[in-house]
Amino acid sequence: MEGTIKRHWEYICSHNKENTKILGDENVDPICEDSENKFDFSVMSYNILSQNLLEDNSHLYRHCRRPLLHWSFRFPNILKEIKHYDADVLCLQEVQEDHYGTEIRPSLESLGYHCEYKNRTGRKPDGCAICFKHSKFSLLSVNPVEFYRPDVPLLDRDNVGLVLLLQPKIPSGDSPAICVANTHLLYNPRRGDIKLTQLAMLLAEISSVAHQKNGSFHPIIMCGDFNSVPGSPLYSFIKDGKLNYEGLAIGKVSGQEQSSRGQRILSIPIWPPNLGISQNCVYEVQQVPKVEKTDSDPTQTQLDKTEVLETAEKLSSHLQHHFSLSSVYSHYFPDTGIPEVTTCHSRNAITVDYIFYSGEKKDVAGEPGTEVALVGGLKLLARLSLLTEEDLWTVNGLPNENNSSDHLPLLAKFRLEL
Ligand code: KL2
Repeated sequence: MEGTIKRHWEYICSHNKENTKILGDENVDPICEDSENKFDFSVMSYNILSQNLLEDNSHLYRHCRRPLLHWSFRFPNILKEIKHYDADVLCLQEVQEDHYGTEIRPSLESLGYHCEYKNRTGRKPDGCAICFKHSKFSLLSVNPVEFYRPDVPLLDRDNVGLVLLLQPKIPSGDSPAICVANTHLLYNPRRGDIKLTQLAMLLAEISSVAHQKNGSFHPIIMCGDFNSVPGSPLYSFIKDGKLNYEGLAIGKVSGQEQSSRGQRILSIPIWPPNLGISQNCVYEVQQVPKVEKTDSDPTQTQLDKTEVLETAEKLSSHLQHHFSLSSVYSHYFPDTGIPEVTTCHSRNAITVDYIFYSGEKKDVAGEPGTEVALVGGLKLLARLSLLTEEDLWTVNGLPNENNSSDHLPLLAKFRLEL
């Protein structure tokens, strides 16, 4: 028997905006502030390792005893884990389509979840699922995102995202909806150009789904396996809302590993205009140029305008998004500075999975050009602690007898103040 490894809940209270204090790590839920008008819910993000990808990349799992790698052994463990943590929202990656239909969806439905699924494009046998408790939410909209675009040569990969708009079920009155996004970005460590564009496409979809009539945004949860490490340019772009990518090598975007290839510099802009997504990561409205009937040649005027626009675009190596997103995890253990890991196999032990959320608004006064949209704020109440690589090797790495994916599930408890 390999030992089990214990993870504990860290309860967090953010009384002031700068500091997030960890209150305690016991299984007691201290009450941060007693608030009557609140909606509390929990979120899990979990890459469950599809059997197909396990078999395609079997060299990564040579440290595992064979029987532990069979789906028939792994699935009951994964289900037990999901059942144990009992999260209100599940964002799952590497969900294999046949297993989803025959086992995953039926099992989760019997646990009280409603399930939505988006398969990868091409003939890829896996995809992303978002499942939520019937008792906690009703479904307002389902928005799958395909990152494959036949009209954009850059976007030749089959990754996908899924964005749901969920209505909290509360006994009294009104609550804003919550926008939940899930994705599994491209793995290839050398293709940061594709990863950034996939992220921009997901952000554009989130913008359009979370957008409210009054111009503000619903609270946002963005989960998934981003195949990028903390502090990398892609990660920093999510957290900071801006990125100057001038001179950045495509192989350096995700920080996964040092690679001698993939050192081409990102082009400016990264993606072509026909993708229809601006440098601010929102869908561009198709503007039909007005032809004014004047004495001057209208065709000439139009051409001039187009040239000016193109020049401006060429000069800008700045990406932006307008959400103020925080990460549930801080990626290092405060006492030791040792990195947390979310995935561990024979070649790598790193963080690539995240739960981001729209938190309290940052004070951006005095920083021109970094307007933050009015996004509904969520308060982070607690997170399930992660582990170090060393911790995981004491139980033979991942997957092992009890943990049946090469990723750990991430878990957070949030509060929506009404
Ligand atoms: O890193 V992952 O595992 O988020 O856990 O995402 C990809 C990799 C997943 C989907 O493409 O399959 C794994 N070397 C190592 N892992 C790979 C490779 C590879 N060449 N290709 C795919 N994956």
